[in-house]
Order: sequence, then structure tokens, then C-alpha cells
Amino acid sequence: MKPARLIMTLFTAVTLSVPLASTASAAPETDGHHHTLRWAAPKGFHIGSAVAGGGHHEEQPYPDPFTSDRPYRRVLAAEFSSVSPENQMKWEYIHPERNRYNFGTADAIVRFAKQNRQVVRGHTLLWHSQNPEWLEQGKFTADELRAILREHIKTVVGRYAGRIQQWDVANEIFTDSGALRTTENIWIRELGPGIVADAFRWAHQADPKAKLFFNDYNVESVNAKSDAYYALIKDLRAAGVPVHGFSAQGHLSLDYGFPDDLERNLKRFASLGLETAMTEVDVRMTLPASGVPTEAQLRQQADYYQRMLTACLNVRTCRSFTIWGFTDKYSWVPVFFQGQGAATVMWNDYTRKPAYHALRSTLAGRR
Ligand code: 9MR
Repeated sequence: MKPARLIMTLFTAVTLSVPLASTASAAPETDGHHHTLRWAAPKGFHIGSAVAGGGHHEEQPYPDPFTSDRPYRRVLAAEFSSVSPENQMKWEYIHPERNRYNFGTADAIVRFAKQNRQVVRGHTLLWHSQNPEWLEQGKFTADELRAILREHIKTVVGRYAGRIQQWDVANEIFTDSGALRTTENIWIRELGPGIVADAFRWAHQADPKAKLFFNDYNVESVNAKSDAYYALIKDLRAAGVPVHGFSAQGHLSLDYGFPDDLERNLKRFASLGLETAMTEVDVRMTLPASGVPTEAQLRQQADYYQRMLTACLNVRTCRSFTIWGFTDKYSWVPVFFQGQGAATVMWNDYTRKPAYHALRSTLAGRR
């Protein structure tokens, strides 16, 4: 360590040991660890965020957030105890050519997490979307495809073995009506549904410590889709397949009612012996013509966030709650839903919305 850096470190250590009570109220919003979500969280409960980069960000008029935006990185480090690569571990990024992997940004995220004492949720290994062209358009035999998936899982999961807390092994494999995506999902289409069990087995071999999840949206409630997961996971576990978790993404909208049975739904998965998690929480809304949410919308949004968190906190096996980005500046929502937005807990300048405060006080109430 350079001398100047050492002096800074000592200085920081000394200043941090001084009681902060008298100056706390004057601190800027992102200063002081005792003002943050991760500080407020009960022991062993992980509060996470997606790490912005790749995907829709590449079409936007700003540089890659994770690698370029320093204030963004500061908030990410200060507020969260878990991080999920938003796109950077998806096939099209991490495996852009058949015989080439690109681990650069994924490695950087895992390193960042370690430096900031954060766990990582890996996302994702078997999905119908964001696959590279060489894979989707390739003319592979079934045996070749199987070998490709196996090699990918062994390589990616193996590389981060011991450093990923939870892997979304299979993502969004059912439609809303509870049917397997047999046409869209290349793996299921070409190899049959049994490939899903194999993916879990291979991931488990590559990292026996990682908790292996099914992850999906519109499974907050008890409905056809979550029923399909319930039945599938029950069968897989009976057959000894290493499935450890079920997660609901939690992409909600104020245009729809709150899924009141979220807690009950998570509990039924918990009683299968599974870990549960909320993995991609955000609450979008149709914006007024001004583009600025009304006070009433912000209150209702805070209420939705708070109720999702409370449902998770009330389930013994739900120890991980991740929001899909923490600032509107980088949210996927306005890009995908015209006229909607303001879905995250912070404004573009990282100041905090009522939803942020609702999360923090709910966490603090459970310490
Ligand atoms: O937030 C991601 C965005 O940057 C990508 O463009 C998009 C492409 O599908 O994927 C978004 O993340 C999705 C996640 O991987 C799976 N669940 C739904 C998320 C929002 O679309």
C-alpha cells in the first residue's frame, strides 16, 4: 500500500470510531453506514440490487453504469449486501462465441462484491432470452447442444465456485398459463424437459455450496404459473435433483392490485424445504403528463415495496430481497413500457423516495 493511502486508511479508521450521533442528521444521504439499507437489515438477511450494465443500457446515451459511474458504485457498495449482475452473466455477454468466454465484467462484479462484503446472486444459466446468435441460429445436434450447455454451466459456475450465494439456474421456463416454454426455450425445445434437471445437477457439481434456484415473474401469487413450479419442484426434489430455492422476481405495477397472497405462496414453497427469495423487485407506474409521479403514487409505491419486503421477512426461508436497480436513472422500465417509469427507490440523482424509507424502516423494525 502506498504511504498516502495508508495515512488515509488510518485517518478513516480514526474518524469512524468517533461517535457520529451529533453530526448524523447533517450527513448527506449516502454518507454514514448507519443510514443505509444494509445496516438496517436484520442479521443474515441480504438486501440486494441488480448491477446496471449490458442489456438495455447499451442503447442509452450514457456509458456503462457499473464500470463508469462512481457515485453509482458508491451507493451500490454502501446500501446493499447482495448484488446481481443485471445482464453481465447472461449467455450473450459471458459466452459471445462458441469457443470464447468474456468474463471481464462478471469478474469485476464478483471482485467488487468481495471488496464490499457482499454476496452475489448469479443470473442466469438456462433461459429463452439473451442467448447469443451462434447458439440460437447454430445447427447443432441434440448431443452437441447438451454438451454445449454442460460445458457452459461447468465453466461459468465453476469459475465463481464459492463466491455465488444463489444461482438462478433456470429462468422463466413456464408461460403465465403454466405451460413449459417448449418453443421459445431452445434447451427444452431441442432436448426435452429433462434438461432442466440436468442443468441443476451440473451446477451442483460445479459449485456444491451455491443454492440453486428457479426464478420467474408473475409467480408472486398462487396461480397457474406458480402451481406449475410447485408441482415441478416437488417432483424434482423427490427424484433427488439438487433444487434449493424458488424465487419470485417481484416486477409489480401500480396499475394492478397487490398480490395479497405473496406470503402464503412463498410459504408453500418453504414447506417443500426450499429457500425462497425476492430477486428483481421494482414497482412501475403510469406517469402523469408531467412525467413526475404524484404524491399519492409515491405513497402507493412505497406501500407495495414495503408489503413485498414484509411478506419475505415473514417467511422463515426468505433471507434475500433484491431490487432490480436502485435508481430511475438506469431502470429498464421506461425502455420497455411506454409512458411508465419511476419504478425504483431513488431518483436519478440518488436522492431517496418514500419507497426507500419504507424499505429501510421495515428492515430496521426487524433487527
Ligand atoms: O434489466 C434487464 C435489461 O437490461 C435487459 O435489456 C432485459 C432483456 O431481456 O433483461 C432485463 O432483465 C430481466 C431479467 O434478466 C429477467 N427478468 C426480467 C428482467 C426485466 O426484463
